[in-house]
Amino acid sequence: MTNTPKAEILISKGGFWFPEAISTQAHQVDQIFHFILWASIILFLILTVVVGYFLYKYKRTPENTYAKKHVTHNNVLEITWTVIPLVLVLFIFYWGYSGYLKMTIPPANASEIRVTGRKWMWQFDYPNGNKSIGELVVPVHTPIRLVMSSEDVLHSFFVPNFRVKRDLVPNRYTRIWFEAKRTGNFQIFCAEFCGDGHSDMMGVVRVVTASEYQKWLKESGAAASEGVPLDQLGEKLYTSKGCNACHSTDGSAKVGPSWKGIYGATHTLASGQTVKVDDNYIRESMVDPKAKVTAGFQPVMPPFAGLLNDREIAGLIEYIKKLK
Ligand code: HEC
Ligand SMILES: [Cu+2]
Repeated sequence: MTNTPKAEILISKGGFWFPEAISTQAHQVDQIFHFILWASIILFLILTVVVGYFLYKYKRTPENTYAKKHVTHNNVLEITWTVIPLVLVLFIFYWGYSGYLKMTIPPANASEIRVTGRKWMWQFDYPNGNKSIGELVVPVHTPIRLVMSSEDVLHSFFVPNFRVKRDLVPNRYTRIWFEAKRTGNFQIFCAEFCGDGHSDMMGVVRVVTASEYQKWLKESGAAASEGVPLDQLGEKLYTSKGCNACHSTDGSAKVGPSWKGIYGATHTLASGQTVKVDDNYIRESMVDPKAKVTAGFQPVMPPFAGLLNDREIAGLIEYIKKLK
């Protein structure tokens, strides 16, 4: 449960068109992109030269007779300019489609991680029961299959370094897979506009060695919070559970109210009632945020019931208490 690491800057490595290719399939995407790009550039140049040349050659002058000639068709020319592009397009289709199949069908030995998109966070569920928010931890040189779904609106899971992107659809599972070629921290974006917090809906794929991965699975499980003082546990959860996307601790309002100095204060709710911010109110705000909505804010906080155990909830309460 470390703080979410920063991702590598996308433009710091890689080529002019793409950030560094980290997944095993990324080079296929880049190759076909470059092929189409250069085919288009070359065809464009040839056509421009030919058009220019014809403009000059066949320009109307008192001497030339072309303008008076009635040309209807030319079989050889027509067949040529139909067959060449057709072959080119079929070739690109074959290349693209076989690449698409490779990218969509995960190898049978891939390990599965579940991804849940929610306004506005990414949640990852690992085979051993671990959960992480905002940070996907995976072993290097291992095929990983993601089974993804959304709890609210459409989101889209996009990792530019891996060249993988797929929508998350409510009530349906979509899949994607990748295999990372080196360790590092890579940016996850939401690539489908999903409301106010869309541009903050970011995450990091942390690619680690196989032994670090096993260690992480052990250390970040429920047992790991054992022995950590409650307020320190709460401080860690503030970032690791993604509360920091919407709540500040310095008094500035974000999507949600700041936590600074709220403990013991009296808050006005959207319903006009007032409520004292105590342990019970804070607990309810996490587990069932829509029960009491703070005035001046939208009811957009996702419920954390099932995502926080009792000790974690207590930790967050203790942490909020300390923010005077
Ligand atoms: C997507 C944004 C978002 C995230 C993520 C989020 N919250 Fe909230 N939270 C809100 C908003 C908006 C409100 C105010 C409306 C309401 O009361 O539901 C709120 C209200 C609260 C309140 C009541 C505050 C008050 O001043 O009345 C508490 C406590 C709280 N959140 C705790 C948490 C904790 C703990 C987490 C992380 C585990 C978290 N929130 C994550 C958006 C968020
Ligand atoms: Cu989104």
